[in-house]
Amino acid sequence: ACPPLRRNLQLLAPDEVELAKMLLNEGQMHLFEHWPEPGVDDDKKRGFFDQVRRLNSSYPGGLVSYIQNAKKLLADSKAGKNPYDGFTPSVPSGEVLNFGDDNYVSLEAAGVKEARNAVFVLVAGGLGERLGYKGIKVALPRETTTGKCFLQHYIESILSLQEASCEMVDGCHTKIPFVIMTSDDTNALTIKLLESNSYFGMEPSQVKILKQEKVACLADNDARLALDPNDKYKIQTKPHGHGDVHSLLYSSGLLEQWKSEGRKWVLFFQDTNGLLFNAIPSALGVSATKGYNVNSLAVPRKAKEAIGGITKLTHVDGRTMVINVEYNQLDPLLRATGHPDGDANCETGYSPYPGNINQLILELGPYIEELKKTHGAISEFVNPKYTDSTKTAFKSSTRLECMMQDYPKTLPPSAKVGFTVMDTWLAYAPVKNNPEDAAKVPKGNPYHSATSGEMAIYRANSLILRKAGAQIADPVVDTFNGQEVEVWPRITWSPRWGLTFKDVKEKVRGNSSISQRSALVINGRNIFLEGLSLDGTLIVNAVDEAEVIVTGHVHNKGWTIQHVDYKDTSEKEEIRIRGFKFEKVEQLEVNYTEPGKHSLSA
Ligand code: UGB
Repeated sequence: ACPPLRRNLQLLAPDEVELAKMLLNEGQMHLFEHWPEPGVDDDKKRGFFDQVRRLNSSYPGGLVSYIQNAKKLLADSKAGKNPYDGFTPSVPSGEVLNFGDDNYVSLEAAGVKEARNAVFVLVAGGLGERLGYKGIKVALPRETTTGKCFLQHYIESILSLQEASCEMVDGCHTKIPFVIMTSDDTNALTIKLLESNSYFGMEPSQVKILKQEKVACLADNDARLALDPNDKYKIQTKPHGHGDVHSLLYSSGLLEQWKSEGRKWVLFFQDTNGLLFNAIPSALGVSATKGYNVNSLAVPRKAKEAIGGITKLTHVDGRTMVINVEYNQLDPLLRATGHPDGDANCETGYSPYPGNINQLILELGPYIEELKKTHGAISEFVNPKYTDSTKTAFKSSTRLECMMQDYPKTLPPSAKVGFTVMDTWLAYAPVKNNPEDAAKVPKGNPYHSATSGEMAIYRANSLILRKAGAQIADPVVDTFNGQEVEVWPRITWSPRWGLTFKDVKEKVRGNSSISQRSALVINGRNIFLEGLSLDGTLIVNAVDEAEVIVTGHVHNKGWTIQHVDYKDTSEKEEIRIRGFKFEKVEQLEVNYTEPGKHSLSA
């Protein structure tokens, strides 16, 4: 059927001949039409099939399924078919937690106990195009007072959970597995970051890296695969989205291994939310006490905010599901179903649909059963940009995409799908937008920038300490990179100091106070604030076996905040994108390296 290919058949291994037949059957003859006689570019022709083999094996059902799914989705898109046809949205009900109340504290305790049966999965294959940072996002500092990067914070948080959980159960020595999904864009830098920092204290065998492959680009409505404009022996590829995590976990064999080890929960999370681990213990507590097969974490959502809305969808045939409706689809769905204002705030000042922060807790047993059926394939979508309203040609090639939060779409109605709403200040502060775009965010909506992400850490820690009884000064308002933010005292602590609210409360005793211009770094497990009055910068480091009482008045010139313009290339990119840096004028730093009781009485 394809003479140029037939003439080259002798170059191909038997499995490659099968792949070639499959491509021809699926209407992909154009991939070979330019192939010259054998003897010319033979290595490149073999390389082409290496790529086809990879694309075929990394997609559930292989390239045949990919092309057939693409044809169907492209036809639906051309016909203007609404993926939510027949569904009516309504506001779902879920668990709403109030930070610090009795219910919250007992859920945290339940969650910490359960953590020994958990595994964590970080999806970190995204390039972060909206942020425009040239490195990998997990290497960015979560905050610049300590300079610890997101990945270090995540690992230290998991290790603290592991330790605290095992302390609650006799004879527990578990090591909580940690999976990182990378892509070709992030894989090498992620491994380098881990290796050059001794895995931030985690045992290397606890960490598993799963690399997602890109998927083939589609050139037209017939799902003809696009050739790379720079190399006609290569199929052009683009990322498939975070939904790949399910098929990768399925094919890795890890799920069965975890099951045999008695593990129960798989927690998925995204690359740059520095507050996330504040929410993990209580959310896991909700999953465990409610018996949720699926639990999505959510926060109150401002209308039009670029986070999906958790929505109850009821079909005309009676089916219902509670699912994330992505931010670009919620508004048209609401308008099409009798809500002329679309995605709008209600009287609370927020959208009635809770915002999905893409932190999912899945119960392992039912998850495995579901994946046995689907092999991890997730409902996909396509988003072609057409040249005109006839929708016959694309401006540039497109591809199928999928999202990890669409996992519940294939679940039977009997599945227990719930969600847990927490305060935004406590649980959600991602770093996604570059300074210019962040400055354009409508007033009152969150910036989701490096500036707001760091300031949110200080705000959360200040509010937690306040709730624990300390007097924390009010913030001042300042503007960095065109974004107006609250600047609270720069308070940070290592996860092992304040894993849960109960931990923090036990360590804040007496009447402690911290002024607005202060910075406080608590680095150690048994450090107690007992009548501390801080006006300046204090850094306390202590080994585990040391018990340190911090008391008295600490006053020094401290660290001042300097404005930095994001265009100022004399500053490092990590600093420029947040719009400020600290000038470390004066500080008190104390290190306790010996076991026993100590007192820092300033
Ligand atoms: N990611 C991958 O690992 N692989 C990929 O191919 C793509 C991404 P974005 P997005 O919580 O704020 C999501 O780009 O997709 C990783 C939810 O869909 O930051 O626009 C990537 O590394 C949305 O409902 O976000 O929006 C990152 O860790 C809402 O919840 C993660 O996937 C929103 O996040 C997310 O990628 C949010």
